[in-house]
Amino acid sequence: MDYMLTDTQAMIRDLARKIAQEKIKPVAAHYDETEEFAWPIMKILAESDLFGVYIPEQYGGLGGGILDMCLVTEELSRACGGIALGYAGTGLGTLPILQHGSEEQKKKYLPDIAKGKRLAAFCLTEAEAGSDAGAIKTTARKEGDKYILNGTKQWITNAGEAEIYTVIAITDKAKGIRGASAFIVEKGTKGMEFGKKEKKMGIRASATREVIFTDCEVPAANLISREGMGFIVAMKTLDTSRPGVAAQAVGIGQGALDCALDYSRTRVQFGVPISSFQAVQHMLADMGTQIEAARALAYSVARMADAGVKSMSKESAMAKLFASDVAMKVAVDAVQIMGGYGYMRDYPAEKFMRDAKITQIYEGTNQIQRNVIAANMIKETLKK
Ligand code: COS
Repeated sequence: MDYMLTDTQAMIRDLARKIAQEKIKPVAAHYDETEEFAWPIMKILAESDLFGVYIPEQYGGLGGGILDMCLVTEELSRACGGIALGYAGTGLGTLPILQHGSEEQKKKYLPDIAKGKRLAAFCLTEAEAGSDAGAIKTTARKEGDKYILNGTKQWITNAGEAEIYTVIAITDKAKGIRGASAFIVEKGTKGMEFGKKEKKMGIRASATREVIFTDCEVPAANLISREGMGFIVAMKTLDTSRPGVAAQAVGIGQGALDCALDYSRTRVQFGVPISSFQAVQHMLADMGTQIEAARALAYSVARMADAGVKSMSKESAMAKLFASDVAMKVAVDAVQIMGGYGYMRDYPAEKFMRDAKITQIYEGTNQIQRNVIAANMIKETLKK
């Protein structure tokens, strides 16, 4: 499918594809096994300027947008969903600053992120606030020119590796979600610690840890937007980041399909390659069609974001929901086509299947996406 990418976008996609296929693919199994964070790959992405594709030029980036970020995320995920998350998680952590930060905050933080010198992370989820993001308990108490943060954020992607954390905390409990605020917290700030690295089913090359704040003093200048805007900052961030999860899912699905296609052409049974059997061909055809539909939806929503469409919660949730369900189905089918070999760790298909699962869970479970979609559909009907 021709997505009418600009020359720059096509160049970014091709560069990300080259790095993914030449540098990430050969080491994906290693990082999956060891669960190490792939710093050598982050360095390559940084040197290639890929961290800055969605950051405006005046802050050291290439001046593209969410679609550019999606193109990179997709290509990296096609080789390894876990390593790709070091990149995509940085995007998620950066969006609050990019979209709601002050000029000073943008000047201070974005250039290093654009150059890949510092990774970022987004801290919203807590042990008892997953789907119910409004139930967060982490507090930020103002004292003079500082906020004092207390609480524990859970399952934070890039935790420990990232240098810049965007954190949602409650500044006024009486106001409920309208009493939440967003902050930038730098790694190394006194009172900020990391929990143990979680052991996960998939995306094992990515670092997932708690971020623990104990009387952590954050300069008042690090408040993003205004007090009380934290929940909106978080929701707007998710509206813009969910096409990125969709892109990650498309990449994982495509990676799984790549494996199944290659295998089916070379695996001989009953004297012929299994790709000559209609049962296999129909599975491949469905997989390819579903991935293309998911890609088309993800890119369209990314383009909406880049065009500045204000209200895109529904479309963003649709892209994330559809693409992640496709990734899961395609990855399961890839394993099925490869039979016993698909189930073995010697081939990457089972890893794509493990990696795909998280895309149905994080940045809002697919049940939550359906809630968001339905709520918006009903709201639209009421407006008519
Ligand atoms: N943009 C702007 N405002 C939004 C919004 C959005 N995308 N989504 C919700 N809001 C506003 C609502 O308009 C509402 O404001 P009012 O009270 O002024 O009407 C307020 O936020 C609360 O919205 P809602 O009533 O829908 O909230 P719920 O408590 O039902 O929570 C959320 C629903 C949005 C939290 C849930 O659907 C969700 O997305 N959960 C998943 C969270 C998530 O993705 N976690 C992963 C964390 S990061 S990896």
